[in-house]
Amino acid sequence: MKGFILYFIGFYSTYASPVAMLDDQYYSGTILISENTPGQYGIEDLTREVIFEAPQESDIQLYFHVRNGSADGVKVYTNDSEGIISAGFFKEKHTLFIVHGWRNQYDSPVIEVISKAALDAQDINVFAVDWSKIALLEYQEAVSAVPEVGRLLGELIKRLVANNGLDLASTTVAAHSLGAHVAGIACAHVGSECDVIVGMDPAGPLFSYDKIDERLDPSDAKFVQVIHTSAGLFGFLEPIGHADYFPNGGSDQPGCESDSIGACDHGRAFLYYAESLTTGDFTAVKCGNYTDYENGKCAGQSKSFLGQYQVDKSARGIYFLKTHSSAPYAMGDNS
Ligand SMILES: *[C@@H]1O[C@H](CO)[C@@H](O)[C@H](O)[C@H]1NC(C)=O
Ligand SMILES: *[C@@H]1O[C@H](CO)[C@@H](O)[C@H](O)[C@H]1NC(C)=O
Ligand SMILES: CC(=O)N[C@H]1CO[C@H](CO)[C@@H](O)[C@@H]1O
Repeated sequence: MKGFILYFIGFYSTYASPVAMLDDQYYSGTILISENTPGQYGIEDLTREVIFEAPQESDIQLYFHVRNGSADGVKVYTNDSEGIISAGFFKEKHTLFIVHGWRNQYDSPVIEVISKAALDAQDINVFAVDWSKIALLEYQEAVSAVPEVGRLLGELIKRLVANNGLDLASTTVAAHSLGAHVAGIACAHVGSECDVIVGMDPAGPLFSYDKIDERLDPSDAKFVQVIHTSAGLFGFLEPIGHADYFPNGGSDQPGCESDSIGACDHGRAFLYYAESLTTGDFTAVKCGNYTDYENGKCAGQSKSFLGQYQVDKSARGIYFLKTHSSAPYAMGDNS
């Protein structure tokens, strides 16, 4: 399995940091610390001028995945509908798009883990969306390109609808980190006709709660589920879906204690989602806040389930649950 082991390492700002982090010196200003290779840290100043070339359609590649196929799928082109059919696409089946996040690509763990889990459990079409040409840029450039990447992905999806009969009413888009905002914009571009978007720890840094056209929001699809695992650090702090799930409170995940700066927490979102597609029963309880949840004040409130291929579309609002510190993560209904 190739790909970057760590994507985000840290985002430090003078506000919005719920967890104690490194030295205070990193709080002065808005910088982002990342690790490209283990032990090699880079610091990015998020206030500098952004320079990037406008993304092109060719910067976005689709890889089609089938059961028992290669872990990385087969590259397909939306101008070649026959090729898509020979790769195994059936318009009668449900379709899952998987969109990776910053510094990831077609063979990153988020793609391989979710495609395998989804195809183990469901007889569906799976398209992995590789936008690494942009996602491998510096964070600030990648964020600036997100609206255009989303629009271009929307164009590719429109072509799949026109040429291959893709049915948006039976289409789910599962997207991690920065990819969650790409997914929101892509589905908005196709008339918000996607059935479901699952935002797995949508990226927080440089995104504004108020600018819904530039981020994932409930108007992007028929139903938007959001899983928060590093809320306030790499992940978006506020609820931004129809239903928002905050495992273990949403910021610090058990088993990630030795990772003081957050990449582990951020990655848990897709591991929980993948597990929920197969065996994982992540029963959650509706509650106003995590303190109340932990104190048992929400026992008896309505229950829902994080993830699952058929997401719980009846859910609305904020849900809490606990998980184990290592796989299998799900605790079932322990409320
Ligand atoms: C489809 O587009 C690709 C580039 O994106 C090009 O190389 C290929 O020739 C095109 N195929 C057809 C059938 O037009
Ligand atoms: C949680 O919600 C309760 C109301 O149900 C409120 O009294 C309490 O202050 C809240 N706690 C936090 C930490 O926000
Ligand atoms: C031959 C083979 O590997 N078959 C597997 C194909 O995938 C399904 C679902 O993941 C498995 O149940 C089969 O064993």
